[in-house]
Amino acid sequence: MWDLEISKIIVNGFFEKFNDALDVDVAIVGGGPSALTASYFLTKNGFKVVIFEEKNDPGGGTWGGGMLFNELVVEEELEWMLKEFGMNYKRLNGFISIDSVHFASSLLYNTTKVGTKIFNNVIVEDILMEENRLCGVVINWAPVIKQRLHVDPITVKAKYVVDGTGHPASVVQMIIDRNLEVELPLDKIREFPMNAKEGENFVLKNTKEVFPGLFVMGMAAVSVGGGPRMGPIFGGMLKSGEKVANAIVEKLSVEVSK
Ligand code: 48H
Repeated sequence: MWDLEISKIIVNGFFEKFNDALDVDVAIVGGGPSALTASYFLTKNGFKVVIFEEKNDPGGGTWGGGMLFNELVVEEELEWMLKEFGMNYKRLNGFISIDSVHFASSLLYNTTKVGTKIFNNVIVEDILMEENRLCGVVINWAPVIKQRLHVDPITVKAKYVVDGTGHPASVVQMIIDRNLEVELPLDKIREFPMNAKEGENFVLKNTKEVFPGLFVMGMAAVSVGGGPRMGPIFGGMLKSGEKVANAIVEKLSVEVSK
């Protein structure tokens, strides 16, 4: 019977993936552009990476371009990365213009093609800790949280966790809520008014490990560092993802060779 076969294929396929994702090198929270870039470079380097995205459709703030005009901007110096992703684009006065749907789907295609596992509709609701270091995340189905169902979560072990949750910097916020010491230059997580050039520099500079085992990247790095937002220019997100990937590759490679 076809119907039974289809159900078995889905259930078995899902649990095979999910079982393999319970113990990973890197768990990324949020599936925005910085996450898709970081995961691509990490997975390509041979590390096991999982992304948890609370929404049905990963891609974060990329799909709608600027004000729903579905076109976005990247700095010209990032042409090499767009080529690596096989994207179509136009060069215009030092900038690059890309169709935002093409941009989002190319990032998603490339990272899943190299082997990153993305679990959509899964929310990271808490952090897993051991000896004052983050060692994983606590996950649940997003609809469970949204419908306020009283259902306990499960855990995923990771050598490194990356906060790619965008503006709210949700993972760093969890650390603050638990009264743990985190490197926070301001009194609380907040970002400043728009300035594209400054924001783009700020995001890269503030992409770093802010708590043992936890890196912050993308818009979350701006909120945690207290810097200006940059609007619909996405080069900083790509660079931030690449920076996190390089930093974690270096750390994990040292650990492997010990
Ligand atoms: C699971 C979660 C959780 C959670 C949130 O905002 P994003 O697109 O992330 P970035 O930082 O890669 O890109 C930012 C960019 O899109 C942007 O907003 C820019 C450039 N803004 C400039 C400006 O001036 O406004 O994606 C974050 C993703 C989202 O898809 C969330 O649903 C998801 O993270 N998420 N997923 N568990 N606890 N919290």
